[in-house]
Amino acid sequence: MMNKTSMCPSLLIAAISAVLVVACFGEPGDAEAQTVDWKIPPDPEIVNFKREDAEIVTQDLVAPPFLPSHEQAVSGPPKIVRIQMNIVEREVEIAPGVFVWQMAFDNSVPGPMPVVHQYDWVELTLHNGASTEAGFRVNDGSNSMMHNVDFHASTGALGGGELTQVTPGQEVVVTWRATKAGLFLYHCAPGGIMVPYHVVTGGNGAILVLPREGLRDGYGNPIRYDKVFYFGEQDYYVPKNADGTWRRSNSYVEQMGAMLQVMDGLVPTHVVFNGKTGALTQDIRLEAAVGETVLLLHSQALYPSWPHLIGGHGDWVWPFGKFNNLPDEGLETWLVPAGGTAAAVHTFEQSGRYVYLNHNLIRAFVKDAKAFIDVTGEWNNELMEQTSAPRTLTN
Ligand SMILES: [Cu+2]
Repeated sequence: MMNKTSMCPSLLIAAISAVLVVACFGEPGDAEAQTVDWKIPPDPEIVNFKREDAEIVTQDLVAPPFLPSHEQAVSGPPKIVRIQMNIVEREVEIAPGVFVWQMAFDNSVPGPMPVVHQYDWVELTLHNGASTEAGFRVNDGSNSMMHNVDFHASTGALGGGELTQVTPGQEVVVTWRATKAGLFLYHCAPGGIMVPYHVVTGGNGAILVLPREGLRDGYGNPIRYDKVFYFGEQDYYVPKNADGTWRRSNSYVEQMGAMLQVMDGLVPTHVVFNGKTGALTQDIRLEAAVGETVLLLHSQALYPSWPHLIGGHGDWVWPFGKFNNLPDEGLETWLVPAGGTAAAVHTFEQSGRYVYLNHNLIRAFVKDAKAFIDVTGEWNNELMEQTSAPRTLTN
């Protein structure tokens, strides 16, 4: 970025921009002036582009922690991004001997993460069906309850919740415009007590709405990531039998009464990343290399979380996961609000195992809100070195 002070005389003589002139009179480091300078005004041609003129593209969703292949920045007009999600009621062993009937968007907890760009439209077909994949217990191949989806990224009709209600065996299509950039939660919201029940049983995920120009750091420079991982943090409230063993139910409906009683105490029995204990420490091995920049995305539908990367940092962290706000630099721990998200990037500089976790360490280690990231490459002694090995005390 150019130095504002040196720009001032020429800008004033040319009388280019009232905004920049105001910025010139700010003190060096003036936060307001920086913010004004950092923001990119929306392009009216993009904002006013009509849906009827937009090209339709189909996006195949994938299970977290991974994302569909996507462009990080786009230059053309907004598109209609066509996606489909099938809701499945299924029973999963979330920890050894602990079984939960989940409602899973697209057979996944958290649900898959669509990726669009700001001002695109999302055309979602929501299917209230059944699992077609082996490995889960389902109710004779059919769901039992009405489901829907509330996209926090959308505008109106309860985030689409009013327009997406589908009973078992139905499907519905809703099209909405992604007018805000950022990572946004979505979740099932069928009304009343069903809202928390469906969310605590896994009915949530997030959608990534990238700025059309892509991500930018605090200086306004483009950030391009080599990899992106999505951590969906999930609280469970599993009931117990009278003898202290974990209670197992025969269906999504049957499970509800006892689970609501545990929920009433507000203390989760299990906290995990990506659906089950060990999902990102045992089942899936996340890898990166020294020099790679990784985008770390995190959602929590029910409770705040405080992400921390052991051995690294949030080089740039976007407040509440919203990319049109000036990112914070060099954070140790940041915030996911309940019902929200966080987004951070880190460029790995050392090899070894990193742990990305909720720095409520009880939730991370007594429960299981954590993931490992194994990083290959060179070790830089300038950054850290054991300059004296452990030795026996002599006095
Ligand atoms: Cu639901």
